[in-house]
Amino acid sequence: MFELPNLPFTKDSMPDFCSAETFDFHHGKHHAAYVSKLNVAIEGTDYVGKELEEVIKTSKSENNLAVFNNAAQHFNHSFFWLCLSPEKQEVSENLMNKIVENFNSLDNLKEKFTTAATSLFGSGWTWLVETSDGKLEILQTSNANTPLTEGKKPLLTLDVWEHAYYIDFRNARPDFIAKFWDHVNWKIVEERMA
Ligand code: MN3
Repeated sequence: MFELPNLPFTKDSMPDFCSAETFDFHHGKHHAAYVSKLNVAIEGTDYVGKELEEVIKTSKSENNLAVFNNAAQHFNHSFFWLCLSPEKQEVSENLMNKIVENFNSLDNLKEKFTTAATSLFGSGWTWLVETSDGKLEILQTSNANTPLTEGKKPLLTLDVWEHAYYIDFRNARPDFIAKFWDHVNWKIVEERMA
Protein backbone atom coordinates (compact mmCIF):
# COMPACT_ATOMS: atom_id res chain seq x y z
CA MET A 1 0.00 0.00 0.00
CA PHE A 2 1.30 3.41 -0.92
CA GLU A 3 0.89 6.17 1.64
CA LEU A 4 0.45 9.93 1.49
CA PRO A 5 3.65 11.51 2.85
CA ASN A 6 3.41 14.35 5.33
CA LEU A 7 4.28 17.81 4.06
CA PRO A 8 7.89 18.67 5.03
CA PHE A 9 6.77 22.11 6.32
CA THR A 10 3.72 23.61 8.01
CA LYS A 11 0.78 24.50 5.78
CA ASP A 12 0.83 28.16 6.80
CA SER A 13 4.57 28.66 6.22
CA MET A 14 4.46 30.25 2.73
CA PRO A 15 1.18 32.17 2.38
CA ASP A 16 2.58 34.44 -0.36
CA PHE A 17 2.96 31.37 -2.59
CA CYS A 18 0.54 28.67 -1.38
CA SER A 19 -1.95 29.32 1.39
CA ALA A 20 -2.88 26.76 4.03
CA GLU A 21 -6.15 26.32 2.16
CA THR A 22 -4.24 25.45 -1.03
CA PHE A 23 -2.19 22.83 0.84
CA ASP A 24 -5.40 21.47 2.42
CA PHE A 25 -6.76 20.84 -1.07
CA HIS A 26 -3.61 20.17 -3.07
CA HIS A 27 -1.98 17.80 -0.57
CA GLY A 28 -4.96 16.74 1.55
CA LYS A 29 -7.40 16.14 -1.32
CA HIS A 30 -5.67 15.93 -4.73
CA HIS A 31 -2.47 14.13 -3.74
CA ALA A 32 -4.39 11.94 -1.26
CA ALA A 33 -6.80 10.93 -4.03
CA TYR A 34 -3.95 9.89 -6.36
CA VAL A 35 -2.59 7.66 -3.59
CA SER A 36 -5.92 6.03 -2.77
CA LYS A 37 -6.80 5.54 -6.46
CA LEU A 38 -3.35 4.01 -7.04
CA ASN A 39 -3.92 1.53 -4.21
CA VAL A 40 -7.30 0.57 -5.67
CA ALA A 41 -5.86 0.23 -9.19
CA ILE A 42 -3.04 -2.13 -8.15
CA GLU A 43 -5.10 -4.27 -5.79
CA GLY A 44 -4.67 -7.95 -6.64
CA THR A 45 -2.10 -7.24 -9.41
CA ASP A 46 1.64 -7.87 -9.79
CA TYR A 47 2.22 -4.19 -8.95
CA VAL A 48 1.61 -4.83 -5.25
CA GLY A 49 4.87 -4.66 -3.29
CA LYS A 50 6.83 -3.01 -6.14
CA GLU A 51 8.76 0.23 -5.71
CA LEU A 52 6.92 3.32 -6.94
CA GLU A 53 9.50 4.03 -9.67
CA GLU A 54 9.13 0.51 -11.03
CA VAL A 55 5.32 0.78 -10.96
CA ILE A 56 5.59 4.02 -12.97
CA LYS A 57 7.94 2.61 -15.61
CA THR A 58 6.12 -0.71 -16.02
CA SER A 59 2.62 0.79 -16.19
CA LYS A 60 3.88 3.33 -18.74
CA SER A 61 5.30 0.61 -20.98
CA GLU A 62 2.09 -1.43 -20.61
CA ASN A 63 0.01 1.68 -21.27
CA ASN A 64 -1.94 0.95 -18.08
CA LEU A 65 -3.16 4.48 -17.52
CA ALA A 66 -5.23 3.81 -14.39
CA VAL A 67 -2.04 2.74 -12.63
CA PHE A 68 0.40 5.05 -14.44
CA ASN A 69 -1.50 8.32 -13.97
CA ASN A 70 -1.98 7.83 -10.25
CA ALA A 71 1.49 6.40 -9.62
CA ALA A 72 3.20 9.20 -11.55
CA GLN A 73 1.10 11.86 -9.85
CA HIS A 74 1.98 10.35 -6.46
CA PHE A 75 5.67 10.55 -7.36
CA ASN A 76 5.42 14.04 -8.88
CA HIS A 77 3.59 15.51 -5.88
CA SER A 78 5.84 13.84 -3.28
CA PHE A 79 8.82 15.22 -5.24
CA PHE A 80 7.26 18.70 -5.55
CA TRP A 81 6.67 19.17 -1.79
CA LEU A 82 10.37 18.49 -1.19
CA CYS A 83 11.28 21.17 -3.75
CA LEU A 84 9.71 23.88 -1.59
CA SER A 85 11.25 25.93 1.20
CA PRO A 86 9.36 28.34 3.48
CA GLU A 87 12.45 30.60 3.56
CA LYS A 88 14.22 32.01 0.53
CA GLN A 89 17.43 30.05 -0.05
CA GLU A 90 20.70 31.13 -1.65
CA VAL A 91 22.26 28.95 -4.36
CA SER A 92 25.57 27.41 -3.22
CA GLU A 93 28.78 28.06 -5.16
CA ASN A 94 28.92 24.46 -6.34
CA LEU A 95 25.37 24.49 -7.70
CA MET A 96 25.84 27.96 -9.20
CA ASN A 97 28.87 26.73 -11.16
CA LYS A 98 26.77 23.92 -12.63
CA ILE A 99 23.96 26.35 -13.48
CA VAL A 100 26.34 28.82 -15.15
CA GLU A 101 27.91 25.97 -17.13
CA ASN A 102 24.51 24.96 -18.53
CA PHE A 103 22.47 28.18 -18.65
CA ASN A 104 25.10 30.96 -18.46
CA SER A 105 23.36 32.44 -15.41
CA LEU A 106 20.75 31.73 -12.73
CA ASP A 107 18.58 34.47 -14.24
CA ASN A 108 18.67 32.69 -17.58
CA LEU A 109 17.69 29.38 -15.98
CA LYS A 110 14.77 31.11 -14.23
CA GLU A 111 13.71 32.79 -17.47
CA LYS A 112 13.75 29.52 -19.43
CA PHE A 113 11.93 27.62 -16.68
CA THR A 114 9.37 30.42 -16.35
CA THR A 115 8.72 30.48 -20.10
CA ALA A 116 8.22 26.70 -20.13
CA ALA A 117 5.88 26.82 -17.10
CA THR A 118 3.88 29.74 -18.47
CA SER A 119 3.50 28.31 -21.96
CA LEU A 120 2.63 24.74 -20.97
CA PHE A 121 -0.82 24.21 -22.46
CA GLY A 122 -3.37 22.64 -20.12
CA SER A 123 -2.21 20.63 -17.10
CA GLY A 124 1.32 19.50 -16.41
CA TRP A 125 4.68 20.03 -14.81
CA THR A 126 7.85 22.00 -15.51
CA TRP A 127 11.14 20.39 -14.54
CA LEU A 128 14.84 21.01 -14.19
CA VAL A 129 16.44 17.65 -14.99
CA GLU A 130 19.90 16.15 -15.31
CA THR A 131 20.50 14.01 -18.39
CA SER A 132 22.52 10.78 -18.34
CA ASP A 133 25.58 12.70 -19.58
CA GLY A 134 25.34 15.22 -16.74
CA LYS A 135 23.75 18.14 -18.58
CA LEU A 136 20.95 20.23 -17.08
CA GLU A 137 17.76 20.79 -19.07
CA ILE A 138 14.34 22.38 -18.68
CA LEU A 139 11.52 19.99 -19.51
CA GLN A 140 7.74 20.23 -19.76
CA THR A 141 5.56 17.18 -19.13
CA SER A 142 1.82 17.16 -19.68
CA ASN A 143 -0.76 15.70 -17.31
CA ALA A 144 0.89 13.05 -15.08
CA ASN A 145 4.00 12.52 -17.20
CA THR A 146 7.33 12.47 -15.43
CA PRO A 147 11.02 12.59 -16.52
CA LEU A 148 11.56 9.18 -14.88
CA THR A 149 10.18 7.44 -17.97
CA GLU A 150 12.50 9.49 -20.23
CA GLY A 151 15.63 8.35 -18.42
CA LYS A 152 16.22 11.81 -16.97
CA LYS A 153 16.85 12.59 -13.34
CA PRO A 154 14.48 15.20 -11.91
CA LEU A 155 16.12 17.93 -9.80
CA LEU A 156 13.34 20.50 -9.42
CA THR A 157 9.70 20.73 -10.42
CA LEU A 158 6.75 23.07 -10.36
CA ASP A 159 3.18 21.82 -10.58
CA VAL A 160 1.30 24.02 -13.07
CA TRP A 161 -2.01 22.18 -12.93
CA GLU A 162 -4.69 24.76 -12.22
CA HIS A 163 -5.41 23.09 -8.84
CA ALA A 164 -1.92 24.18 -7.73
CA TYR A 165 -2.67 27.90 -7.85
CA TYR A 166 -6.36 28.61 -8.46
CA ILE A 167 -7.31 29.27 -4.80
CA ASP A 168 -4.53 31.85 -4.34
CA PHE A 169 -3.95 33.27 -7.80
CA ARG A 170 -7.14 32.39 -9.72
CA ASN A 171 -6.12 32.20 -13.39
CA ALA A 172 -2.85 34.16 -12.95
CA ARG A 173 -0.36 31.31 -13.45
CA PRO A 174 2.55 33.74 -14.15
CA ASP A 175 2.14 35.33 -10.67
CA PHE A 176 2.28 31.88 -9.07
CA ILE A 177 5.43 31.02 -11.04
CA ALA A 178 7.08 34.32 -10.06
CA LYS A 179 6.55 33.55 -6.35
CA PHE A 180 7.99 30.06 -6.77
CA TRP A 181 11.52 31.49 -6.97
CA ASP A 182 11.23 32.75 -3.37
CA HIS A 183 10.46 29.18 -2.23
CA VAL A 184 12.84 26.91 -4.12
CA ASN A 185 14.73 24.43 -1.94
CA TRP A 186 18.07 24.81 -3.73
CA LYS A 187 19.76 22.66 -1.08
CA ILE A 188 17.78 19.61 -2.16
CA VAL A 189 18.33 20.41 -5.87
CA GLU A 190 22.07 20.22 -5.22
CA GLU A 191 21.75 17.00 -3.21
CA ARG A 192 19.89 15.40 -6.10
CA MET A 193 22.64 16.13 -8.62
CA ALA A 194 24.97 13.24 -9.37
MN1 MN3 B 1 -1.00 18.94 -8.29
